[in-house]
Amino acid sequence: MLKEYNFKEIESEWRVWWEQNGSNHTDINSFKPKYYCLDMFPYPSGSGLHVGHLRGYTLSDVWARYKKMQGHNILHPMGWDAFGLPAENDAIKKGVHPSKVTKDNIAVFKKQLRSLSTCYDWSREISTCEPDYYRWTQWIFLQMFKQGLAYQKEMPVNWCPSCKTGLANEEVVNRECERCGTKVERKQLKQWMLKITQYAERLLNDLSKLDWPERVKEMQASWIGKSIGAEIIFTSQSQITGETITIPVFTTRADTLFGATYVVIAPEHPLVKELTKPESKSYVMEYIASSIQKSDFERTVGDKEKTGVFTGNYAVNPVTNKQIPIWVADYVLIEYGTGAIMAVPGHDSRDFEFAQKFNLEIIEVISPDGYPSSETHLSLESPCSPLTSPQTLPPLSSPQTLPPLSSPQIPSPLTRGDKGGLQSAYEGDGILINSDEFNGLTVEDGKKAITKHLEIKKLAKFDIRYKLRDWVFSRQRYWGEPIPVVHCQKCGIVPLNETDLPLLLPDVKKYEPTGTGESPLAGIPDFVNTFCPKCNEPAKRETNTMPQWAGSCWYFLRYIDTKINTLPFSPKVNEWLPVDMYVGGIEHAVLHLLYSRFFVKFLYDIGALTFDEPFNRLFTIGMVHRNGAKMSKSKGNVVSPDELLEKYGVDTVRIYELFIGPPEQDSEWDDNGIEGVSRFLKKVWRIAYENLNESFVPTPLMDKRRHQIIERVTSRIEDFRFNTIVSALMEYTNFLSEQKEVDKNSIETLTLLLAPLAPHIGEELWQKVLKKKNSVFDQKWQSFDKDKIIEQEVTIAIQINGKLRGTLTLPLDSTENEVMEQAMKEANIEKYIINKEIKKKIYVKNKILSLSI
Ligand code: ANZ
Ligand code: ZN
Repeated sequence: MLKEYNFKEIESEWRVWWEQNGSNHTDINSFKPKYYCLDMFPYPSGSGLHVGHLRGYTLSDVWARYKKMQGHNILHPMGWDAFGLPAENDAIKKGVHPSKVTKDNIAVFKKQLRSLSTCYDWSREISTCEPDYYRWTQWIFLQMFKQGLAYQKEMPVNWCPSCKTGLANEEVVNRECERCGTKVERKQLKQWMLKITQYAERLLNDLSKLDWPERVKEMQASWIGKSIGAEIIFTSQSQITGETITIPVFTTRADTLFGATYVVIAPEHPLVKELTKPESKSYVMEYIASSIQKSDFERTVGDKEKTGVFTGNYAVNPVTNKQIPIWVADYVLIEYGTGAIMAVPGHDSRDFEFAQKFNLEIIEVISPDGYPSSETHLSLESPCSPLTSPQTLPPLSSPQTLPPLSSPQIPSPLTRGDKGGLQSAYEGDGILINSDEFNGLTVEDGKKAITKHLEIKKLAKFDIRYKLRDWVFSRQRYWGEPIPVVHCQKCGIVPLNETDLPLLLPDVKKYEPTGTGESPLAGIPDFVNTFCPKCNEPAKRETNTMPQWAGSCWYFLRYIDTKINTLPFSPKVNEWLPVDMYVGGIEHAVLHLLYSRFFVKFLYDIGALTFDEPFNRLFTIGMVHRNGAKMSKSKGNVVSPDELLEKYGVDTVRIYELFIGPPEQDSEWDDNGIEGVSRFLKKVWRIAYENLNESFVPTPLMDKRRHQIIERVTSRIEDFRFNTIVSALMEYTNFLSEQKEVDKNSIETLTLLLAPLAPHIGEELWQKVLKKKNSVFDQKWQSFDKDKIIEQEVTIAIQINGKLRGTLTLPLDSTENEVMEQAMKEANIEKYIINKEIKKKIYVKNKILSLSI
């Protein structure tokens, strides 16, 4: 008797059953091997989750269930990244207090995730804006402060005029605020900083320990940006005291020192005033004022025209002893290296562009084959236009004749300009030329030799620099963790006593940003005015709050025991972490994923943890697109899961989420595709209820197919090829549906393999059709027999009325029916039999099928 596939009925039935059985509860102390499967917790925005967001949550849920069936004790928790700009902006838009908005949004998110029947252990839910939680975020900050890793600094920050707050470099994308898209400005502010740079080398090196997508590791490595090079000293004269002053520059190309024809210092360089000739002062100062307004991005991006001014002063090139002009230009950044460079226009395209614009000397010192590109180097002697350089030009040194070459060769036309001279900077590898005693060395040897040569004279040293900057850790906003320090006139910055944590975020009416560079907390006298924990005199509280990322840097440590209130995390954290599988978006490659690693390394260093990497394995889930654009509310192409769940049920939606494409890639949401998945589950249902015959003995082919599907699904799950698992199961289901009767083993296998993807139908078939006790998720994952999956094939001749009409390649031991069925699918054979009565069939197994018609 066919019972209809009524997903509503079975889905609500099993959901209640799982809840009553505590199926998703994790016993931290179980003896089974642990497995920590974690999703990046969401920030609960106002618009709820769309089907694009649900893709990752579905995937991690399938993975968690699969690992459970493999015998692991699964920790699969969920929580909320509740502090920070998104919630606050949403609150301001709605005119509702952020705490209320956050609570409401969390309720919506939670309902949505539950409706997907994700197997989260909700008893471990956390929210970063709860005092019980942020108390420990503040505690970690205090530990960093005590270790000298949190400090204050006056600095130009990226300022979002719309969010009215400073942003970290990582939060600025294409010089726009990552959150709201407004163009970022520069503003001088006193900021709290975290010394993440102290961990640069370890953050870089330890990437090799991680089973992460190469792409993410590369993104982190280039964000950390290690450069091996040298610091080289150029000397000049102070225009104030007349004394010799040194200008250290950082270079990765010490080999090109003979080609350094000018020096550039950043506009913010502390020596600017001292180096500038009095008569150049006015325009130099004017230039500086205009350039410090620009963001680093505007200053350094390639397609922007280079600007700069000549200081009127010269420096000495330490190897040539030539006087070379000192310029101020904003393509040199104060925060990198030493804030000053030796410019080598022959071999650096930025310098080349600059030198061409301002008529500066270009000397070729590296050549691919050891031969110069022309007899004379390029030296523009025409005076440059008054439009581009209002300042006096440095005298150009006279063109040098190149040393004669020992064995003349014909220059390769590929690397040489037709008119002679460099047509552009040559940045490739090669041999040193025009470099006196160093001629003939390779680039690599040249770097070493020149640096060593100057090292003896104390004019150079080998040096390593990182692009990574310290983390701007304060925001001038309301909705964040208050920074737990006070400012005392007598004692300076004083941390709160740990026992006084949490420092509660005061409940206020006015939480809009002030735009003055001060947090709204500064306007609350009750909060601001306090007493110094050290001397008890009146003091003022810090009013900046922590950034969005603070709470998410360590939340994964808290899940082990979310109630503990004597420590930030349970000591069992060392048994349960690192996280075994972390699933989330690639957009977190350099923000959250780097900050979390930093926090964990710090906690390791102070002895709070025994491991120093938070996430062993990372899976980055691709975005869902629709109508050619990334699914997002602003694009108006969002599909809400609610309707689909109502129409098709949870199991179908879950499977479709996985079916749309390879999970690590962006995939297009096809509104019609879900129908096919729905038909698939109905077919599974029908086979189980209609075709199952418990006493039926499966054919060898059925047995083989059963082993094959176990192998296929298992290996594809292991490789995270979830979309192809679905297609394999569909294929298998089609195969079973072609059999008149299906044995119990086949249905059991299908049920067990399908259950992690479609938990309700899995549980239903397991308990109702196969009449098992216990949950399907308490079963062991199926194993297969290696010998049985080998596809042995034979060629079978098809004879009709004594004539050979074709051959078929089929699995060994195919039955007569299977051969017949296949024969009917071959047009060449079918045409002889269609609409004819078959009078006689003789089948010789694995050899021939002979038909008489
Ligand atoms: C001379 C030179 C010759 C350079 C040459 C490059 C090529 P990475 O690899 O990114 O570390 N540089 C140093 N400090 C800078 C600053 N504060 N702002 C802008 N540019 C700076 O790049 C190192 C190179 O970037 C350095 O090596 C320096 O230019 C420049 F054929 O020195 B180089
Ligand atoms: Zn004090």
